[in-house]
Formats: sequence, C-alpha cells, structure tokens
Amino acid sequence: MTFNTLSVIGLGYVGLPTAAIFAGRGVDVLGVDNNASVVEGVNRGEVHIVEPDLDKLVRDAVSAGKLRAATEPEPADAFIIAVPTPFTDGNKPDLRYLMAAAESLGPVLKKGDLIVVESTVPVGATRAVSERLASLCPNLRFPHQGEDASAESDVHIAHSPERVLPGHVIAELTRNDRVIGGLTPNCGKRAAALYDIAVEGQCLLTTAATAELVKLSENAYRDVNIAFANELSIICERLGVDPWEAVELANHHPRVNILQPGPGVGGHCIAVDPWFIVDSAPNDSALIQAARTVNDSMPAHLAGKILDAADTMSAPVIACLGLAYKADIDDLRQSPAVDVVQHLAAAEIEIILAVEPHIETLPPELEGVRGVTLAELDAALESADIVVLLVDHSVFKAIDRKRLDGKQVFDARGIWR
Ligand code: SAJ
Repeated sequence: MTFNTLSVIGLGYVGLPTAAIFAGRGVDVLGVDNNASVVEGVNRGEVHIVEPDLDKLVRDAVSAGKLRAATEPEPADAFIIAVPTPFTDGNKPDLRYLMAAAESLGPVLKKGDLIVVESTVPVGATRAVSERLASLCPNLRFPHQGEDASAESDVHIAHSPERVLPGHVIAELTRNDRVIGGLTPNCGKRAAALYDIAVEGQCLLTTAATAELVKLSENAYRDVNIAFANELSIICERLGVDPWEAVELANHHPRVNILQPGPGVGGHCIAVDPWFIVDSAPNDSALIQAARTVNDSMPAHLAGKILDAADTMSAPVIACLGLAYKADIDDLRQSPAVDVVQHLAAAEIEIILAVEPHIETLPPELEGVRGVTLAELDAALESADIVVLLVDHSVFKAIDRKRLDGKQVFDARGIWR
C-alpha cells in the first residue's frame, strides 16, 4: 500500500497545510485549486492564509520539489478532497464544490486509487461522491457497488473529517486522532495507511456514515455548549450577575465545564455544521436548532444594548474592536462581530470605527456601508464615546484600562473585568 503521489483538491485552511505536511514526509504532492492566484502563489512557495508555521512548511516543501500546485487534477495514487461545504440561505448543505471536485477526478482516476473526503459533509455525501464517479467512470468498480473478498472495488473511497482548530492547524493535523470511515472496510484500511504517513494520532476506523455524523456531532456539541453559556449570560444580565464570574465559579465544580459567553458563534464550521444534522433529521433535532437560534440571536441582542446607550448621547462615536470570528486570526467568515457592526450601521449610527489589526480592507458586508470605517486602534480609542470589545485579540487584552475611563464600555468577551 504505498502512496508515492497525492493530490489535494482545495488549497484552503485545511487543504494547503495537509498538502504541505504530506510533502514534508516525502510524498510527491500536487495541490489543486481553481483559484489561479492561489496556485501561482503556492508555486512560488507563498501562502495566502494566516496560520502559524504554515509559511515555512510550504516554502520548504516547494523548494524541495515535493509540493507544486495546478488548477486541474493529474493522476495520483491518492486524492484528498478539502473543499468548502457551505450552507444555502435556507440552511441546507451546499455540496456544489464537493461534487465539482469529485467530477474533476473522473478523467484521471485509475484502478487502485484512493479518494478521501475531508470536507465536512452531511451523512450520505461520501456515498453520493462514489455514485457520481461511478456514473462518470463506467469501467471502474466503485465501493458503493458492493465489495466482498472476491470483488474488491477498483477505487477506494473514505471520509476522514478534518478536526483542526484554526490557529493550531499544523500541530492538530499531525497530533489529533483521525476518524476514518470507509465506504467498505477495505476503503477504511487504505485511507488509514495514507494517514499513517503523516499522522501521529490514532486512526479510528468506522463506516463512512458514522464518520460523517461524528464530525457534525463534535461541532453541534460545541455549539450547544456555547449556546448554554450565551443563554446564561442573558439570564445573568437580567439578574444583575456578572456572567463570567458565574461561569468561572461554576467551573470549580469537578463535573461542570461551562464555555465562555460571547457576541455569538462564527466561523465556517460551528455556525454551519449543526444545520447539516438538522437538515437530515428536522423533527428530531430540537435542542440543536434551539442552540443555533440562541447563538444567532446574540449579535442583535448586543447591538440592542449598545443602541440603548447610544440613544442617550448626541452623535456618539462607536469604536468596535475586532471583526474576526475569534481571537488572533484573520478569518471573518460568519463573524458575529461583523454582524454587530451591521446592526449598528443599520440603526444609522453616524461614526462606527471598526478596528481589526489582521485585515487591510473592510469585508464585503461592510464595504461602502454608511458610517463604517476601518480605523487604527489608537485613533479609535481616542475619539470613541462607546467602546465595544467584540474579539479577544491579544492586542486588545493589552490595552491600558485607563484609556477606557469616561467611555461607555461593552466588553462582549469578558476580558476587561
Ligand atoms: N466561542 C465562544 N465561546 C467559547 C468558545 C468559542 O463564544 O467558549 C465562539 C468563538 O468565538 C467562535 C466560535 O465560537 O466565534 C467557534 O470557535 P471555536 O474555537 O469553538 O471553533 P472553530 O470554529 O474555530 O473550530 C471548530 C473546532 N471544533 C471543535 O472544537 C468541536 C475544530 O476542532 C474543527 O476542526 C473546526 O471547527 C472545523 O473545521 O470543523
């Protein structure tokens, strides 16, 4: 079971680090992305995402001749699909990128190849990939078509969800245990042999459907737990109790571990994946749906409190510190902080100074929005009447509290208590 060549489809937050790590272990890796500027950048040894240690890993792999990139797949022993699986406006899984990636492999697939879907997908999607490819490659036998000892499939397909935490991707890619769900047991074994090259954690074998649900459950579990913390913070507010102190004290109990309340849940995973479960089981997922509603309601709740304060001032200047979806990263996807700023702008606040040290231009949602400008931290603190802390970036934790004197402060992350 040797893998001399690997192709990683999708060079984003997961695909690019994965490609670089396998290349670092001596595999000849081709990264495939339909964005030509990403491909050109990787071929120059450059990265387009902020992730600690990734730049050196990619630079070294490219200069060693082990990693290159292209816009179209080429034949390889194994393929890892790591493309986005967003949701539609109606909270339904959008599998267009996944299916397009699968279809792009049709022309290069051959007997003996392995395909691993790493993208987070609803239950049944890995099988759907197999079915789609079978219709494109009638001369090859695919795993959903049945496999026994005498008729092993020509192509092996498995799901092995990525579980890495942005900001810690390189360490987590190698150290985390991997759940590997083969469409057949043989598919699982082959995928485990691939990950053995790069992963120090355990490879835990199961079915594709179980692996799909496990990944969704992990993120839904976190979403539900954050929703508990957020709901508790609203209860605390009503009762005049400091929510962060209450959480900290409750967590001294040996079997209690409440997460941190905040302005809502963002990112491309936890705010999305629970919907994939809801879509598959709408009548059996009341708790998961309620958690989504609680977390999604947090930005409007916070904005309401800020606007109440703004109503007592004439022409207030509001500084919003942080636009990223969480601390010390540049990722603004589904960010509750952006949502809060949108609410303030919609209420016609004249001057909203958005401070986000990790970006150079406002995101599309705020670009050209009346009243909103991207500002430097010092200038924003200087002129603000209201300071809203939205993201617990290290640089904001270091702010001298005296600079907040005389200002109305909304600390949505509890860092200035
Ligand atoms: N958040 C809180 N309070 C908390 C923890 C998080 O409000 O106590 C908020 C964050 O500010 C952020 C959101 O939740 O807006 C999500 O952040 P996160 O750090 O919990 O998770 P992600 O989205 O960066 O990464 C998650 C991880 N999943 C789990 O921890 C179960 C990661 O391991 C997954 O690989 C990743 O989703 C993914 O790609 O699915």
